[in-house]
Amino acid sequence: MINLHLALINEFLGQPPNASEHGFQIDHILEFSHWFMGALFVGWSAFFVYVLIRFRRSRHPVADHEGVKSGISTHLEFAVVLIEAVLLVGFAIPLWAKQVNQFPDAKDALLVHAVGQQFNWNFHLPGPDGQFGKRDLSLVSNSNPLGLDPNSAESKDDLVVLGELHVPVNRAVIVETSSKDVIHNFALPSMRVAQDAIPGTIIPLWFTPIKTGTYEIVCGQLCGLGHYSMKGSLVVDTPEDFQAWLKERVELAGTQSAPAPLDRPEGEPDPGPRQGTVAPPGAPKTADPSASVPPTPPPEH
Ligand SMILES: [Cu+2]
Repeated sequence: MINLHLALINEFLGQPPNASEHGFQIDHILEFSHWFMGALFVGWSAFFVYVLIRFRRSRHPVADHEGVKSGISTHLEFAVVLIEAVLLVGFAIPLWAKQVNQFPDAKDALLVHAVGQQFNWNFHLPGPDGQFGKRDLSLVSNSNPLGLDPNSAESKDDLVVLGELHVPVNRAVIVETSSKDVIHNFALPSMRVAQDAIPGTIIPLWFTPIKTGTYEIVCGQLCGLGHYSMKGSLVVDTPEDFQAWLKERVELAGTQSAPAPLDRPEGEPDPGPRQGTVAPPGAPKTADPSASVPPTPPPEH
């Protein structure tokens, strides 16, 4: 019952309903913090008005240099600090530590790569073989937005989807975030998770969706003029619907021709393997990163 009343403030501030396993803990901290800050605001405001009237100039023409002798303000301030410390050390930090340190077993979870770019979210799924194919920045083109290496066996069945990600309900999802250009933020308000997507790094986040439905994916960092439009959908399916979606996407990918290995404007020189190219986790380790990239024939004129 008390939850219903407390939840009022989160709803009032526009928080969408929670749809993840851990989200209620975040909601409780948010609710409590807002009510606590509200009480402090009312208390301090009332005290401020009282002081203005009680110590007005007409009543106290000369300043009192002795000041307050009661210890009540010290006790009050200590109580506020104590409550805030309990919130931070007792609730917020343990929840944060669990989210960043205790990842679910990768074997049971669905692993997805989310790559931000101005102004879209690309999702890379490993396909039926469960292995992520090799990606190379120098292979990135309009038809191959993530630079999947067509020569890597693992990449042949990989799925790259733009904007809409499907996941099964009640199964942990690990999303490895990165970016192709500037710093974005992969934010799922309904799942109560958000993570900066930073070029050159891969940072994972995880959550377990507990309700089927369609939820908003947004970019939580002001990343450019089109930032407002950098939205996507997270569709939480039943396991059967998720398998059907996967099958459909795999079949669709099979009907499209594989991306051309060197799909860049004529005359543009091959930039070669760049520094900072990050092989996705699970990709076979090669001693020479350029080994699997065929050399470019010189442009003919
Ligand atoms: Cu963005």
